[in-house]
Amino acid sequence: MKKIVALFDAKGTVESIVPLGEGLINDTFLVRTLEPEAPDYVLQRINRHVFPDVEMVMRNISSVTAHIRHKLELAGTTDIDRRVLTFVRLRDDAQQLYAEVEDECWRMSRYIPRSVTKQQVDTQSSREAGRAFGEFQALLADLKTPLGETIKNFHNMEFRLEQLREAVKEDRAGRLRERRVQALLIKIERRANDMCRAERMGREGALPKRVCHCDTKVNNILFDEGGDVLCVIDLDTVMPSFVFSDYGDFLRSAANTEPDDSARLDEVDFRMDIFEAFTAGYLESARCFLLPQEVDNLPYAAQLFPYMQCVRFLWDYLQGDLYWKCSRPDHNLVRAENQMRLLLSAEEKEPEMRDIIKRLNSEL
Ligand code: GN1
Ligand code: MG
Repeated sequence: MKKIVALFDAKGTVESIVPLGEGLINDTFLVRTLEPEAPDYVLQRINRHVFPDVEMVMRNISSVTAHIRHKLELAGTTDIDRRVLTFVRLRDDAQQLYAEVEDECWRMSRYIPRSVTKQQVDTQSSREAGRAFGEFQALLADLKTPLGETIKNFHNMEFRLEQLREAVKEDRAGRLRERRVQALLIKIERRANDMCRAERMGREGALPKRVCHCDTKVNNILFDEGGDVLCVIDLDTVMPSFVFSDYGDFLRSAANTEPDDSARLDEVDFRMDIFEAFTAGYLESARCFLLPQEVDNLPYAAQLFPYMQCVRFLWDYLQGDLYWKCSRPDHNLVRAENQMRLLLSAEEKEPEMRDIIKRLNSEL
């Protein structure tokens, strides 16, 4: 791995290289340097099965980080190197941000010193997260360079439903006739038309695609030791999408009282304290660019993502567990049932969501 590090135009002498974090998609390492004045680095092997077009991923990341850096400079922000990621170029090709070695792609960024990640949310960190992801979208709202779709149709509900229906037709794993599968399919199809509202609005020109993060989990934010947000990380899925992606997907994981693969379905509930905190933070930083129809549809977004994830998990169950790692035969089915429960709970709470958004808007 030292040989790989040597391909990058980094400072200092490598002291150690150790695994970092708990990401499931890319492999990540911390590269420590000997000299106190040289930064430490984060080295990552990019998963080419999930991200086939590494060139596009790195081009997107380069545009996004350059744009954010420029905005922070204009705003006179101090400590910019801790507020946005810096990727290291190759030693013998200053245009290149990744190295290809034996069919594997590697990239390296500066390690942000004195930063911490959180795996769990509370209302305080949800509010911070809302503000951070809203600000991320706000900073990128005027990005002129068009970004590529690093995972095609990633959050396209119509596409995800087509995928599921294809898997139903093929029934490759012979699981279609199971009673639990049938029960979910009925609930899914009953909501299918309504849940494709975003794509319809998009076609009618009533909903713009914006630069979104598309993986808005709390562990994709770096905090400083005092709990303030430093910067948003894990930029592989940054791509054009409806704002619902960042808003809805955060709530999908954070507002669930249970983990998304918990089989304790009766314990699954959509937490309104997390909803309120995250929404307050998000509106604070995103209202400067959000259109009324985007705000109106935030309760829809809070339902769309449990629904979409239910569809995706059931699709994988029907095709025989090819996408998500499973540790028991019905793992994906349990996940799909869990997400359906979360959706039912979110549906019940829609009137309350509307009241909260109205109140937050009038307070801003
Ligand atoms: C995948 O691996 P992880 O947990 O970061 C998936 C997300 C899903 C999530 C569901 C590239 O993310 O879209 O919401 O699983 N990422 C990709 O657990 O498919
Ligand atoms: Mg991550």
